Amino acid sequence: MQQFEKVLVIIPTFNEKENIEAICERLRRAAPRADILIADDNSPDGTGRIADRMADADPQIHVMHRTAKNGLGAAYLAGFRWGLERGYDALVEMDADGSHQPEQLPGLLTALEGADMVKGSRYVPGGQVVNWPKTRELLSRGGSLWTRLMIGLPVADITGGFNAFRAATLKAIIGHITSAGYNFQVDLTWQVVSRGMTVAEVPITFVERQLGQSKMSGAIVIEALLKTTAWGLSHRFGQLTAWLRSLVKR
Ligand SMILES: Nc1nc2c(ncn2[C@@H]2O[C@H](COP(=O)(O)OP(=O)(O)O)[C@@H](O)[C@H]2O)c(=O)[nH]1
Ligand SMILES: [Mg+2]
Repeated sequence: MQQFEKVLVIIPTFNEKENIEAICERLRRAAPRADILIADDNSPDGTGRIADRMADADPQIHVMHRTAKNGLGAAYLAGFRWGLERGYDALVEMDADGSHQPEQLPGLLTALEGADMVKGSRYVPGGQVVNWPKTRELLSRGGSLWTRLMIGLPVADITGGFNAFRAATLKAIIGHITSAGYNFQVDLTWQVVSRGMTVAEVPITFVERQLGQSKMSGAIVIEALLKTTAWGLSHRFGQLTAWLRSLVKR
């Protein structure tokens, strides 16, 4: 964390009362200089109140109370804007449920010294997934493969959500993100790559949550499938017309 003076880790929450305290404690230990912003969508289970208590006790923990469950992407966008307004120079996405290991954050930040965006990656050598049902891993790997085929992104773990950005990277892309669900992660990566900025992948160990429930849903998968397919078709069509033009010019 040498280069980045001000680091903000954004944790979106919806019904994470069993997880939020433990993850913040681990994070404060693993990266003591990083600030935390919990972006809570008015969780009915009282996660927001627990977050407030933690924020009262620790000036490096902040809470953003949102009115309703509006999706992971919307919560992150609001969190990014909050951090950019306050001059953070590195901003990080991390789940509340213990799937992302706070102890691996310093490695992500070191890699960010040489890249515009860093993705914590399950699917590069050294990366792994622990305790995921086979169907869920298949969906994730299939999603990454499909997205690679459609838009040709040079990234192994496209849907991964443990990501670090330089402030300048987010400033360049934040007005162009249109996904609300988990496709948000693909959207961010796609926007970064298509602007010629660099993405580094760092191996991580992803551990399926032990407490609370996943918010993954069919609607989220459909949004991702429709969007990546539409982007892919327009991307491939662009490549095809550029190729045809080059033939005509010859
Ligand atoms: N604020 C907010 N957080 C969300 C929403 N959906 C999911 N999350 C959070 O995003 C993170 C990842 O969600 P999770 O349910 O674990 O998804 P999974 O790991 O793909 O099964 C967790 O911290 C969730 O609490 C949402 O609509 N709003
Ligand atoms: Mg999870």
